[in-house]
This record gives sequence, structure tokens and C-alpha cells, in this order.
Amino acid sequence: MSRKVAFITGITGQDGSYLAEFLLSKDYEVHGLIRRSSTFNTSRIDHIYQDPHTENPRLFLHFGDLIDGVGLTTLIRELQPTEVYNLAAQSHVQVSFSMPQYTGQVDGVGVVGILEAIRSAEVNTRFYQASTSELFGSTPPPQNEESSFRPRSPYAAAKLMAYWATVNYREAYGLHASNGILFNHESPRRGETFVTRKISRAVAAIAKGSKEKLFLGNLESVRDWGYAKEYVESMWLMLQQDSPSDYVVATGVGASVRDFAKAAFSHADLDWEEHLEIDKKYLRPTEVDSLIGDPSKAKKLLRWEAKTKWQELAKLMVDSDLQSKN
Ligand code: NAP
Ligand code: F7E
Repeated sequence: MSRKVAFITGITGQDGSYLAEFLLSKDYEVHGLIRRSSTFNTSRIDHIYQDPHTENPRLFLHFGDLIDGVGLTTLIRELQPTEVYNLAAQSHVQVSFSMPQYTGQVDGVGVVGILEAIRSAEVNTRFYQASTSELFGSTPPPQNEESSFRPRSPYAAAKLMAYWATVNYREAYGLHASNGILFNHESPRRGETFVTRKISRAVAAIAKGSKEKLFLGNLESVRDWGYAKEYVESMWLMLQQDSPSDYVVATGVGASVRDFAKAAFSHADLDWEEHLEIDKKYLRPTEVDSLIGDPSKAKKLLRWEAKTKWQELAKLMVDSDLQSKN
């Protein structure tokens, strides 16, 4: 049987944790890059981590950082992964306006660093880059692989560099490198400051009586929200294709932030207008008004299709936060 060794950056994040679970279920040996932190930062993967001293451990964690190219080169040379999934990023769009240079270093230059690490380590591997619908920015929907990129944030500008670096390593060096242009995907593991999780947590807290109000910014923006657990399979499918390519991954359905909030409040039998207020501090200097993906290519070539639509997603996230003790 051929070796199946995956290296995942961003394994402690939402997508990294689902992808690690998925690859372990497919009998991969999984290696993840984690950042040194003064507190534990592995809560999303603790349930799949086994003590490396037990018999046949298949998940291994390594300290590193996307901006430490030397460390990445050493690690990649040592591990000889057959698949590399680059999911690490400063992934918060609003935060990128406060930390534009850092976001550029991690999300843009850092990706060149990992591509260069693969090249200089002379490892025979396939590469997945976590690209994003944010690349489309002000281009009106529906957006597909041919739509123009018009980034509207430092985050999107950095991801644009990473997108083209990935394409360039494919063309220049024949690397099996693919961009997954994923539209927003959410889950009970979504970071607490992204809008869907902020809503589901607040709805649960209000239902339990421990909170009164939810403060949000722009309620008009439209997003194509899918379920993260399903989206990680599309990443794997891209690397199983004979040829590398770039794919839009989306549900094809859009809803506004207001729609999502209304659905979440109504699932807990709460009146959204009573609890939702606007706080201008959550408005961004430039906004992306509407992202709705056209996932026809992924459906045709990867035979991948989103199953969970945003209404169901809102319910499952509220249910999970209602059950949670935090
Ligand atoms: P996330 O939950 O914010 O996870 C980000 C991961 O990157 C975490 O493991 C984080 O580590 C790690 N990280 C951050 N900076 C790093 C650095 N300098 N070096 C090494 N690791 C670093 O993000 P996600 O939602 O899972 O998204 C995964 C990827 O897909 C990201 O690249 C994101 O930009 C992209 N994306 C996400 C979506 C979406 O809707 N979720 C859509 C399109 C693209 P810590 O745990 O230590 O912070
Ligand atoms: O905002 C609006 C906000 O932060 C969604 C990342 O995973 O998906 C994500 O980026 C919308 C925006 O996600 C609040 O202005 C209103 O229009 O949940 P978000 P995002 O910016 O779409 C893309 C595809 C990525 O690649 C990114 O990594 O909701 N909004 N009020 C708010 N957003 C937040 N966070 N907080 C609010 O209070």
C-alpha cells in the first residue's frame, strides 16, 4: 500500500480539526503544525489526539509557524508528506484591518515560504491552498472560477498573493498544487468572533437567561454559508485528482446576516428585534456586500455537493451552543 502521510498547517483551527478527523478515518498518518502558546490551544483536536507513546499513534503535532520558513523546510524534509494542506492563516477579515502587515506576512508571504519549503526539500507531495471567496470582493454574484478577483481587505489582498503563488508553483515547477476557493463555512467549532458563531452563542446565552443583547455590525451583507465538516472533504478530493486545479466550493445559496440571525433567534423561540442591536465598531472600512458561489465545477469534476444549507446550519449551531456549558 502506498504511503498516506498528510501535513496540515492550521490543524488547531475549525477546518484543520475536521480535516484531521477525516484523514484519520481514511487511514492517513496525520502531522499538524501548532504554534507555541502560553495556554493550551488544542481544544478542537484533543478528542483525536493519542499519547505518542501508545501503540500505533497516527496523529503527531509539531511546533512551528508559517512565517518560519526554515523550520517548515526542516519539518517537511523530515516528514516527507504525500499531501500538504495549508490551512494556517490570520483568518479574521476585520482583524486584518488592524494588523495588515502581519496578515500579509502570514497569509501571503508565509504561503510562498511553505511552497518554497516543499520545493527546496525536494519532496514529492501534493499541495492544497486555503483560498477564499473574499478574493472576489466587489465582483457581483454568482462568483465562479472565472470571476474577477477584487479584494476588499488586507486579508483578501494577502490571500490573493497566496492564490497566485500557488498557481505559479504549479506552472513553474509542475507541483500538484490546487486552490480551494471556499465560501464561508461554519460549524459549532467556528471561532467565537465570526458572525454566525457570535449569533449562535448569543442566542443560547439569551435563551439561558445569562445575556440580554447581541451587538452586530452590518446586517445587510450576504454570504453563502455551508457546513465546515462537509467542506473539508472537497479539499481532500482536489488532491486526489490526476491534475491540479482551482475550485469554487459553496452551497450556491445566499442569505443576509439579518436572515441568519432571524433564523437562529426563531429556533430558540426568541424575538430577534427585542435582542439585536447595532454597534458601529463592528463595521469594516470596506465591506464585501454579496458572495454567492457557483459550485458547478466542483460538482462536475469532484462530484462534491454541499448538503447542509444555511437554515439547517443556524439550527445545528444554536442547538450545539444550547447544549454547551460555556
Ligand atoms: P481558523 O479557525 O481561524 O484557524 C486558523 C488556523 O491557523 C489555527 O490553527 C491557527 O492557530 C493557525 N495559525 C494562525 N496563524 C498562524 C501562523 N502564523 N503560523 C501557523 N499557524 C497559524 O480558520 P478556519 O476557519 O479553520 O479556516 C482555515 C483556512 O481556510 C484559513 O486559511 C482561512 O483563511 C481559510 N478560509 C476559511 C473560510 C471559512 O469560512 N472558515 C473560508 C475560506 C477560506 P491557533 O489555533 O494557534 O490560532
Ligand atoms: O463576517 C458581518 C461582516 O467575520 C461575515 C472568514 O472565515 O469567511 C470569513 O470572513 C459578515 C461580514 O466572516 C458582525 O461585516 C456583521 O459582512 O463572519 P465574518 P467573513 O468576513 O465573511 C471568508 C470566506 C474567509 O475567508 C474568512 O477567513 O458579517 N458582520 N456584524 C459581522 N461580522 C463579525 N465577525 N462580527 C460582527 O459583529
